[in-house]
Order: sequence, then structure tokens, then C-alpha cells
Amino acid sequence: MTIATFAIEYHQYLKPDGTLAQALPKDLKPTDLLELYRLMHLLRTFDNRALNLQRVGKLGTYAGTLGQEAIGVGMGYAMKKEDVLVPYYRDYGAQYQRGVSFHKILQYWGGDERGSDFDNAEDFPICVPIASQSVIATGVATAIKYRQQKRAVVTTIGEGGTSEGDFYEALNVAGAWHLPVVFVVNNNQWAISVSRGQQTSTQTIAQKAIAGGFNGEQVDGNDVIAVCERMRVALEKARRGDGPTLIEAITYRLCDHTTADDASRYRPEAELKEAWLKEPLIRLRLYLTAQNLWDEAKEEKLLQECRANIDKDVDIYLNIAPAPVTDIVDYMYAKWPHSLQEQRDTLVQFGRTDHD
Ligand SMILES: Cc1ncc(C[n+]2csc(CCOP(=O)(O)OP(=O)(O)O)c2C)c(N)n1
Repeated sequence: MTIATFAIEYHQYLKPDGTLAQALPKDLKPTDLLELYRLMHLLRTFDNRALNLQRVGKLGTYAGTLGQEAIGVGMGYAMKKEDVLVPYYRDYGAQYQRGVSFHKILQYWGGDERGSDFDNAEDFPICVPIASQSVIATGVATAIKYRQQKRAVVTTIGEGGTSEGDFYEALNVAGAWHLPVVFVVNNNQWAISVSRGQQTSTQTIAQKAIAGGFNGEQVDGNDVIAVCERMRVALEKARRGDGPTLIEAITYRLCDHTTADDASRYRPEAELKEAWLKEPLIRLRLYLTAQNLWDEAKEEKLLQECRANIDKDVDIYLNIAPAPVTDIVDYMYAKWPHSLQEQRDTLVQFGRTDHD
């Protein structure tokens, strides 16, 4: 006898060819669609510049968002100011909308901790230790619930990260305590060189939520409309006290894992070619063009504006005075051990003080 059954829904509005899979959500107007398109282009322009900066030695390691723009952009667009973002390292699209300048993100990847000191003081900084952000998010959500605030927490992770114990612990406590948190999984099919198929044998990542006692669903993560709409639904649910949701956004990492990776060594070329046909910008452009909302001239103007915008951020980044080299030790102890004092003296004497 069957004592429980579960189902995982899949949501899509915009198909890769730019036609609709279902009627658009009523709360997304043409102006919203144009803004989402602009934001995705801006993010792609930023991504490209960051990669170029790294290649000429002006940036440390950088994790790209190519092909995954709809997730960060759709997510950020759906959030309210009072919500809290606990990101991983591919969420610049959301961070930017929440007040984090692109030059701050460059500063972070340039190895300068001050890049995490941004204006939006309630959001968390970029998180690289995989899945640690998931448990942090449940802590923030616990505080929000305790204070009886109408806010929600959004936290992100890659599909590979969902194999971590921390992730399962976070799901469990979110379900048990009915926390106002939305877990977003960027399922970009690869965890560095480990493919989705090698990673886990679950049919969907979304179903991991079932083990935590709440709903999980899939969205077409290359459809910014679907991401935005399903995020809005999940966020409303969280804010009104109806608990957590897991959203698995299906996408593809068109770039290398980071600038320290060469995906051509493990990623089948045919798979990459196929994935380019489904990327998020083309389909929205096709839709907007069919609605007479977009044309070549507008596209060219937008690209120019994006480049000019990002140029300004790059300029700011490249002109930031480096932090004093003594910052490495200055904030570690109230009273320095003797050995550290010696190291500090050496740093002052020989330490590098600029980017070279
Ligand atoms: C706890 C921990 N273990 C290992 C790593 C090294 N690491 C960095 S990214 C990564 C793969 C992550 O893949 P996935 O979660 O699918 O996210 P993606 O980078 O593909 O977006 C690994 C193993 C890390 N940062 N943290």
C-alpha cells in the first residue's frame, strides 16, 4: 500500500524559440520585461569585462554567470527591499538590484575584503564555502520569525552543493521550524568537472525539499519570467508565514567553472552547442521583437549603454587605493602575540602596497 505520494511541478512561460508556453503572469507588464532584458544584458556585459580583467591580471579568480543570467536577475527582481539575500558566488544579477555596485563585486574578486562592505548592510556577502550559506540563511530566517517580521530570506546554491550535509541540515530545520526561506538551486549541470548525472541519482534536485517536509519545484532557469514569477509566489508564501520552498532553476553553465578552470577538458562540445540554443537572452529578445517592443536600433543602444555603465565601474575599481598591507594582521587579535608583531614589522618593511 502507498502511504505517501509526491509530485514535482515544472514551470515555464517563455520557450527557447521566444513563444509562450502559457499566458504571461498578470503582474509582469511590458515595462517589466524590458527592464529584465536590460538587466540580463548589463550582467552579461559585466561578466565579459570581469573575465577580460582577469585575463590581463587585474582580477583574481572570477566565477562567471554566462548563460545563468535569468536566475540572479529574476530572483532579484522578485525580492522586496526588506527581504534578505544570502548568496553564493553567481548572484551578481540579484546583488546589483539590491544595491551592490559592480565595482564592489570586482573589488571582492580582486582579493580586497572591502568589496564585501556594501551599502545594503542586511544582505550577506558572497559565500564560497559550499552550503555554509544554507545554514546561515536558516539562522537569519529564524531571527525573522522570532521577531515576527514580514520578510523572507533567499539563499542560493549550485546543484553540486546540494549533496553537502549542510544543505540537508538547512532543509530539515527550515521545514521543522516552518521558516520564511526560499532555497534557490542554480542547476547549471556541472559542479566543476562533476556532471549532474554523476553528482546524485535523484530524479530532480527539487525533490530534496520533500525530505525536509516542504514543497520543491523546478523552473526553466533560462526563462527570466518563470524565475521571477515562481520566486514571487515562494516569497509571498514565506512572508505570510507559510514556510519554505525550494526552487530548482534548470540552466547551463556556458562559461568555465571559474577563471581557474578549463571546461573544454571535460565538457562535451555538442552539449555546449545545444545549451547555447536555450540561453536566456535570445528567447526574451525574440518575444519582445514579436511584440513590437524591440528592434535592432534599441538593441545597439542598450549594448552601448551597458558598456558605458560597466566601464564606469571598472574605472572605479582600478582606481581604488589598495588596503594597507598590515590589514592582514591588524584585526585578528586585541593584543598581538609576539610572533605576529614580528611579522607585522616585516610586512611594514617589505610589504607590497599596491596592486603590482
Ligand atoms: C565546502 C567546500 N568544498 C569544496 C569547495 C570547492 N568547490 C568550489 S566550487 C565547487 C563546485 C560547486 O558546484 P555547484 O555547487 O554545482 O555550483 P556551481 O559552481 O556549478 O554554480 C567546489 C567543489 C568549496 N568551495 N567549499
